[in-house]
Amino acid sequence: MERTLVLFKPDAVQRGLAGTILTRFEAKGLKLIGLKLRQFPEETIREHYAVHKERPFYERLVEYMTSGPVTALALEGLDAIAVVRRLVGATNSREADPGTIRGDLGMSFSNNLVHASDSQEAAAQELGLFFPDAAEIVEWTQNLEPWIYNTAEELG
Ligand code: FUP
Repeated sequence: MERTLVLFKPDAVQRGLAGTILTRFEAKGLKLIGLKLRQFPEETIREHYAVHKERPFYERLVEYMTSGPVTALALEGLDAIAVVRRLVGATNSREADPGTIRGDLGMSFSNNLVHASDSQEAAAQELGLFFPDAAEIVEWTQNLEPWIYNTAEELG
């Protein structure tokens, strides 16, 4: 099983889409193992987007990501990182495929509703940043799991 970090950005929370977006991940069969709503400190956001710190859009990105509350989710599932990235869609919401979260719900490149970790290294680092206390990640048994996956083939 893989774990990944998802953020509902300030535009998603302000537009009242947190529930709608969470429902998509739950309906897909991803297991929710962490959830919080916070206006995150600027240092956290700067660190999260440190890979972009030399890019011209970095300061605007930090300003936007600290402009309101953000929801952080930890999700678990088989190949969860790639599965979640596909559900989220392309960075530019106007070009994102219909059926994806950005493709269905957004019109903006920069205010694109959702962040999702893009690699195993990023997921580990980002989960540690947004859920620094191990107790914030809940290990629980989802009784539906034998219906979400094929037990013999996939849960071996
Ligand atoms: P993504 O992996 O799709 O979330 O996108 P990136 O990590 O490449 O970019 C992070 C965020 O920076 C994007 F969600 C939107 C913003 N961004 C811009 O505003 N302008 C750019 O040219 C590139 C990214």
